[in-house]
Amino acid sequence: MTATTHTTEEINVHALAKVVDDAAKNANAIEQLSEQGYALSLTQAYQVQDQSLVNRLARGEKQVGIKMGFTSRAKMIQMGVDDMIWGPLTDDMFIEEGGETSWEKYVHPRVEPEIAFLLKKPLSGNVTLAEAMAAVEAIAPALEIIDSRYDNFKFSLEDVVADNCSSSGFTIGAWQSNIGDLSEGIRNLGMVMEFDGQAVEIGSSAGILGNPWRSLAAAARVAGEAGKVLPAGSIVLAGASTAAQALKPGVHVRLNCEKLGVAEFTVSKGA
Ligand code: OOG
Ligand code: MG
Repeated sequence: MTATTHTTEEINVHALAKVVDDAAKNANAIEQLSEQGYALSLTQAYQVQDQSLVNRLARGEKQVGIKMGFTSRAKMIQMGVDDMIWGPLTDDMFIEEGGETSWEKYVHPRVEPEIAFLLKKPLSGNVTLAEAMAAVEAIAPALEIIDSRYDNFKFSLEDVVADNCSSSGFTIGAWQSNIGDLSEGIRNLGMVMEFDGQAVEIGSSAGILGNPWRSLAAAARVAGEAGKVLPAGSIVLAGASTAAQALKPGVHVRLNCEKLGVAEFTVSKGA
């Protein structure tokens, strides 16, 4: 159903933020904004994302970091887009490592293997890889749950940005602050994601922009471009190193990351 076409001049950021935020809150799939006739520019898509974060913060959520998306070829190919994206992570999205997440919270969730950075210094703007590294307190293996609020998990780049980049949940394994030579130490780590003990995705941290540190530098850059700072204490998810896999009720998901260790959670059995 393509209704009226809304030009970029007519976009109501507040109204669209409520649409995507309600869909997320109620675990309800909606039609892509672009299919509903909203021709959002990328700038407007980030405004919708920002406004829906404002709504969530007003409900008591706290921002704890940001996620980078489409930092690997595997993900760009899986989803048919070719630009890096980013969005906020809040405390509400956090799943205790080894814990359980409720199947009912999601529309059609998928999971993907990632690497997380914990900042000890603020980062913003153009930084060298060495400067990005100097701002990091610790690194951990991580799993991100993505759950597009759009029908059939289909979207344009603007649609997915407006929808908080599909981000829905994340879990983080034990933080490692002593992983030897930080600069080389995480460049090319084997990453195996398992469902109930069976490998479902096998990749390498090198899949993340050829070197996950580049994703952290990119996070600083995009934050700076948006006039924001990633404060000390922030978590930065570097993006998936492999394609995502559809979750199912009751499944136990585990990421084994060379040198960094394990991150895992279980999905509840559902109704
Ligand atoms: C968008 C989110 C992409 C990643 O790690 O590349 C992302 C999606 O695939 O729905 O989180
Ligand atoms: Mg991701």
